[in-house]
Amino acid sequence: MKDTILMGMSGSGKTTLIQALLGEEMRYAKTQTVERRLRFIDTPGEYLERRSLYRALIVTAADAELIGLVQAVGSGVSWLPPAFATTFAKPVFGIVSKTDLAADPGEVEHAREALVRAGADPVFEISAVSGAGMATLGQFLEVAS
Ligand SMILES: Nc1nc2c(ncn2[C@@H]2O[C@H](COP(=O)(O)OP(=O)(O)OP(=O)(O)O)[C@@H](O)[C@H]2O)c(=O)[nH]1
Ligand SMILES: [Mg+2]
Repeated sequence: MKDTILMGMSGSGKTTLIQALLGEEMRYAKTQTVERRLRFIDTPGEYLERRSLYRALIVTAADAELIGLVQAVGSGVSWLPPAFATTFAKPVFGIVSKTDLAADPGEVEHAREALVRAGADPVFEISAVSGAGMATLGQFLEVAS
């Protein structure tokens, strides 16, 4: 697999998703700083949310070959400006996370549309809890399991 950085708001499910893809026990631990786990670069949501850390996030993305934007269903999409993907001169894909929490398909669609507008392609829909979509994402990333 390629070196892959995940970005998204705090609580969007980045760390849980990495644990699930790597076949680790899913254990909640808030990400405090940029953490490398094998080929994954896990980032704290605060890096997006705080102006002073935003630049560090963009710089960290230079270490990755592939960028994943993570958007949970039912939460705000304002961190995903249109064409955000053009900030990075590398492939950007999207993940709609926590699809098990969607009250209706419209919530998944809303998250997907924000990712598409941000320039993410392709966009996956997953739930680390139910396992839905995880095999497809794992194949795309070529995660050894
Ligand atoms: N229902 C549901 N909950 C999930 C899913 N994935 C993660 N969660 C829960 O969401 C919470 C936050 O998950 P994390 O993986 O820590 O989120 P994060 O994006 O790494 O957050 P930061 O480290 O703060 O940036 C945890 O309580 C997880 O158990 C999912 O697919 N479905
Ligand atoms: Mg985390």
